[in-house]
Amino acid sequence: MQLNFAAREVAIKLVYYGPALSGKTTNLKALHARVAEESRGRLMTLDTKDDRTLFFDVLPLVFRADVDGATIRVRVKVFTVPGQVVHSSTRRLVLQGADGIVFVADSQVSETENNAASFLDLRANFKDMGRSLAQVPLVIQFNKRDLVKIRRDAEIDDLARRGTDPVYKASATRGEGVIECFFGLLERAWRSLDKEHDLASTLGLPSDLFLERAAASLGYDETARALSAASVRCCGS
Ligand SMILES: Nc1nc2c(ncn2[C@@H]2O[C@H](COP(=O)(O)OP(=O)(O)OP(=O)(O)O)[C@@H](O)[C@H]2O)c(=O)[nH]1
Ligand SMILES: [Mg+2]
Repeated sequence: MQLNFAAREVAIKLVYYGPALSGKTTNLKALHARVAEESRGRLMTLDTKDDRTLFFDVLPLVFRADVDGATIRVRVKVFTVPGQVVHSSTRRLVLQGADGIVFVADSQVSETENNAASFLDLRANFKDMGRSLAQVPLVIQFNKRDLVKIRRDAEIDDLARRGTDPVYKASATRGEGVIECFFGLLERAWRSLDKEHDLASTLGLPSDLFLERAAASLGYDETARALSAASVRCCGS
């Protein structure tokens, strides 16, 4: 996170991590398509011709809130890592300074091992950087729920109940669950940074106000509270 008191600006970095082809780039495209125009910058993707991310993708977003006649800006840079095993050093580079992670798992039964390997890789990368994954805001997405040979709902609900991190079901190609998952991470990351840096007083931006503004900019029809409650665990399934 970077704080600029004079400009009343804060910049945060969120990263989509996960195995090759789980749908990280597709999440970013769906997010870009939904966010209000005045809140989004240009989506930069770096693909080879067969759609595999070679370096990384990045989508710059900005959320604004007016407090006491001054505009406070929250800049959020959303990155994806390249999932293919060979791009290990790029993944480590992208993870530097991350304020939060969405782990995008592929729901297909055939991908279960690849998901697990990628999660271990994530944890090892943080350890190498001297950080513990347990201390980083994290949400988990099970993507590709529209396919047939996927892990059952009950299995994912059970994983969600047993774990401590929020779990989301999504179909990024259909744009389903993408906003909910992103907002889930944004909220976790913000609350964690607020706790550490007391942003409500240092920046003058109360969490609830920021989250309300962000929800509105994400093109979501309901309130921030409804968005917050959209994970598997919170739905009580
Ligand atoms: N059916 C289905 N296909 C999806 C979904 N999300 C992504 N895909 C497809 O999966 C393939 C890989 O998607 P990407 O978003 O490029 O995957 P990635 O995680 O960025 O892959 P790497 O960059 O190699 O790590 C593409 O053909 C997508 O169209 C989904 O929800 N459902
Ligand atoms: Mg990609």
